[in-house]
Amino acid sequence: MLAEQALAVDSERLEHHLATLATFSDAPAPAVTRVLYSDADVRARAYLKDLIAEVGLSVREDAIGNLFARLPGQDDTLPAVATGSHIDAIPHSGRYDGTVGVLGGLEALRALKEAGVTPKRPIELIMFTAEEPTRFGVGCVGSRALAGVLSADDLRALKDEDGRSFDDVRTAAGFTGRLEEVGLEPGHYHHFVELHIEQGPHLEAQNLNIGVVDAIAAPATLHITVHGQGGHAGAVLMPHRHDALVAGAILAQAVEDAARSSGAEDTVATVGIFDVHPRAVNSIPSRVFMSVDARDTDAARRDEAIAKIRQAAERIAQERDVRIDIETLNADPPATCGEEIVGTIREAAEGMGLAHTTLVSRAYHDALFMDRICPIGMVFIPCHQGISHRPDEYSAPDDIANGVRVLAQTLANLAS
Ligand code: HGY
Ligand code: MN
Ligand code: MN
Repeated sequence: MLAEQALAVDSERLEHHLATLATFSDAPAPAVTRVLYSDADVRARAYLKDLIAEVGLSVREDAIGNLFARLPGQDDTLPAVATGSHIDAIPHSGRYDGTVGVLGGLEALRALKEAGVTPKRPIELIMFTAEEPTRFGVGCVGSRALAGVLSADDLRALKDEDGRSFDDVRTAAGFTGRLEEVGLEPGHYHHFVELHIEQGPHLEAQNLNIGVVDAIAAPATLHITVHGQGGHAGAVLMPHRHDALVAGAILAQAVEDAARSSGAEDTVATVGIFDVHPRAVNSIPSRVFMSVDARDTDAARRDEAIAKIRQAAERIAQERDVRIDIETLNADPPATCGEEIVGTIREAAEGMGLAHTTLVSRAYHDALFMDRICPIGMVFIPCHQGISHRPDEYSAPDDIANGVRVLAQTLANLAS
């Protein structure tokens, strides 16, 4: 156990870094929007590399912009212990989601370096490209590609809503390496530990400092298009209508019903995008595009909810004489955190006298896919009222500093 004063975490400096990173945004403060490969994203990456250079760590980037900063160990041929998260931010969100794990991870490596800690194994900070699904519809593109869940061809097939290919957009942002070289072999890392805000209310409500995550819920994403018949809002009489919006609205209610009727509170489903075409006050909607985000700690229960959504779509298509196309973008299994890592995080929190509890992560994270290539763990810190993906997302400096200290201690122990 490193003496606490040895792990000097400069909370003020970290706050300054988080505040500066938040300025690289396409939304007016306090909101943050930082979409993959946008100018704001590219400038934020440059800022992060400057901070890494200040700490004196070596840095490399792969063909899609995953970024790796390494603190050498006594034996650099050994698989590293890794930590990290993301700095992309969904539209109109906050400044802590992901960034605490990247900038806090960098602060942890700096604290270890300045304490003169040289563990047996190297420790590597990873900034994963595109954890958020905003641009290409599927989340965790960077960690999926590292873990081999997305192949080079899968990456090439990705298109954004303007029809621009992943390849075009990544090369325009300056990433030109071979996509085939992104994937890492199982065992490339010894462990992976991610520091993240809870994005839930439990730690704050129970006055706890640290969440020791033992599982990450299983996410799935559907894209649904309802094809109706358009027409003049005044001329087409009600019996002759095939209104895509009304059919879509009934289906959106069925999405909520499918989650509510699962018999477990862990089943959640959200229609986050609902685009109406042609979106004109005096025109009957001919087409609706909607996204469905469905999750559960139990993949089978999640899939049952999705089956109910599909059945409802069939019924609605029949009753309202519309066509409903459903595409599954991803339906991922949940992840269980490695026992050794869970125990090490718990020990670190106890050693620092921090109140902690074990909990499940209902949000997904890059750790969900790093689980495919090495044992994972997550350290959660409280965020105010569990608010996240909103401009008023907030984590207190002391909570962040506690998380960084627990992370640093955990990394040092796992790497020794
Ligand atoms: O949606 C999620 O769970 C994550 O915040 N991207
Ligand atoms: Mn997020
Ligand atoms: Mn996140």
